[in-house]
Amino acid sequence: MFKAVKKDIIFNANKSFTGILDKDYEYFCNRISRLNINIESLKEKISSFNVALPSWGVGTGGTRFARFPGIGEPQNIFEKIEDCAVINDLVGITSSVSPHFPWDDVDDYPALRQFTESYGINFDIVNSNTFQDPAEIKGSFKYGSLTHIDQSVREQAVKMNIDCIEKGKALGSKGLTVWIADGGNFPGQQNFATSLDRYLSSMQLIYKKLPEDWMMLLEHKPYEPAFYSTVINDWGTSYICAKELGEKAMCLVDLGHHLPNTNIEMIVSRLIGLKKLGGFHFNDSKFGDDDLDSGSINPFELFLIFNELTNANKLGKLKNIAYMIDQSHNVTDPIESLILSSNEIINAYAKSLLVDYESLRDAQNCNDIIKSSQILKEAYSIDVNPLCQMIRREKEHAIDPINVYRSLNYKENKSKVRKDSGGSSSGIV
Ligand code: LRH
Ligand code: MN
Repeated sequence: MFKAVKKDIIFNANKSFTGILDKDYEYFCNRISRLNINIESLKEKISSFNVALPSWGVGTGGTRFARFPGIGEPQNIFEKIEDCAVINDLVGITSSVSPHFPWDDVDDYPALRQFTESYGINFDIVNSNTFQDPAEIKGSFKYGSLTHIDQSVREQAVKMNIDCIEKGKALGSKGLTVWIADGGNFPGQQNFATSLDRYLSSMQLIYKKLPEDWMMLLEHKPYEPAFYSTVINDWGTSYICAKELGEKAMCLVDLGHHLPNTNIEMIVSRLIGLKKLGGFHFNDSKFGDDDLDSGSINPFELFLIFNELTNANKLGKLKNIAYMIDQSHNVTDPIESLILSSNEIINAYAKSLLVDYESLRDAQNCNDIIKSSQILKEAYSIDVNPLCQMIRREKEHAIDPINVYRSLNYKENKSKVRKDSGGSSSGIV
């Protein structure tokens, strides 16, 4: 760690914030002393939290209309890891990266692993991609991949997922996320039943190749790129399939993969109760799968999701959850967006640790609706920034990561050594 951003740069930058932080932190400690919360155990929980960065999220994202790459864009997985290391050296809670294949394909995976670990970063859950045609495909994924009517196309999609597992094993990963775009744009285009059967038989072939200690994450999404029907469209379908496949199959909740006004925190509670919650793709959205910065539109919802997680954790109902970010940064420097997003996520978690769950349960058990709402809002209203900043300082990370990042002129410097990615194009990456 601190290979991408030197410790002394951070230490010197922190000096100018120390006085302010000490005051803010003292006020914070006084504020929560009334909630009989042990500050050391609070800091311990927050210090052990980690959220993985998406390798595809450090490059500028785009839409079907356009993509406006910035200067010093990372052009390959090695440069993407460098950028992820900058973020982790500054914030300290993003020490893992979730890769995407074939976007991050290399010739030498052990070398990539070594390079990555030299930055104090490790590889998290790997993602397969059968929503684009790889160069060597016979046929096409145009009409589907794991659910395609043509067995040879399904077999190629199954093989690509099994190859992902092999690449992940070489990188030290412990899981595979499978999101497929399979679906239809017209009524009558697909047979809903047979396409789901084909999905399950294809996934069973992939499931068989999972190492003992791996998990397989099923990612549901209601629409896009298919705009009439999507095979794995909602949490219920994902749950049924995960149950059908076996105990290593779990459900991944991408916050953007829900129709407007869906109560996502209740879906999280359901999947926890059903022992099938495996992970998250954090982001935020106003309309569709906008992949906006976490906590940028609806931070209260992010808090309510962590409220379900922390409550379940206190009841011993939560098993190892893969926390990951999945965002597309179309108009900001991806590094700055990921710094702020990781901050929003750790803040939401920290606020959930301030909820008085005993009193909440008592209020719920006597229908004291105002009291239960107040208990949540009280925790949500507490400014936890001083706590998270103090933890960063104590772990030698940046009190104000954006400020330090901007002092580095990082992208300007990288634009001198990285190949220019050329003008605007279109597409998500
Ligand atoms: C699909 C999705 C999926 C990734 C892709 C980049 O919308 O959320 O998780 O594979 O984005
Ligand atoms: Mn996703």
